[in-house]
Amino acid sequence: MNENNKKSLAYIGLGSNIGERENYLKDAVQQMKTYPIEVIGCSNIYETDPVGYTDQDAFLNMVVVVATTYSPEDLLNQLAIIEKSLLRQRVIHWGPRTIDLDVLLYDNVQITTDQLIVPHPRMNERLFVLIPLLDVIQSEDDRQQIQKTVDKLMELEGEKEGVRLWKKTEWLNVLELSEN
Ligand code: PH2
Ligand code: MG
Ligand code: MG
Repeated sequence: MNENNKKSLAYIGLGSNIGERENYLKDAVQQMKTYPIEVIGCSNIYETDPVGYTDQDAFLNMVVVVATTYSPEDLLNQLAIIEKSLLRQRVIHWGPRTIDLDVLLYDNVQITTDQLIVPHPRMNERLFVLIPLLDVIQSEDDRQQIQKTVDKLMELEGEKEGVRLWKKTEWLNVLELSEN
């Protein structure tokens, strides 16, 4: 828990490029809800070309915004437990994975520990993070800032290369309905 049991706003990046990719995303979001993690919003799903280690299949990426009483460290630990339950294996650095869950932003805090750096140190270079983030960002100031970075990256890369809208996420609502 963080001090005073206060709820914080955090953004989590999800990625999958093995097997039933959409199901891994769904299962991860569903599992988050069983912890003190309230899922407030869910971006669309994008299919994205692999970045970094390119000899692997295309990813599905999305971003969710959550309210939570977890501290950033507790949140990270809980996400690691969800990754494990979804058979995440760490074989190749930046290599194929059933599910990757990254803490992108946590309120306006900056954190650097051995385990965790927030804001995520590479998010501003990655259209596969920033484009879904734009779908769910809550603060207008942040939205403008992120849009600027996206515009700059797209100028550099010539186009919105490698990030394609894959599916609108109606399933978040379906998950909510099926809980009642
Ligand atoms: N994750 C990485 C490395 N490369 N490329 C795409 N398109 N999507 C990802 O989620 C991704 C990646 C390391 O976490
Ligand atoms: Mg990652
Ligand atoms: Mg990760």
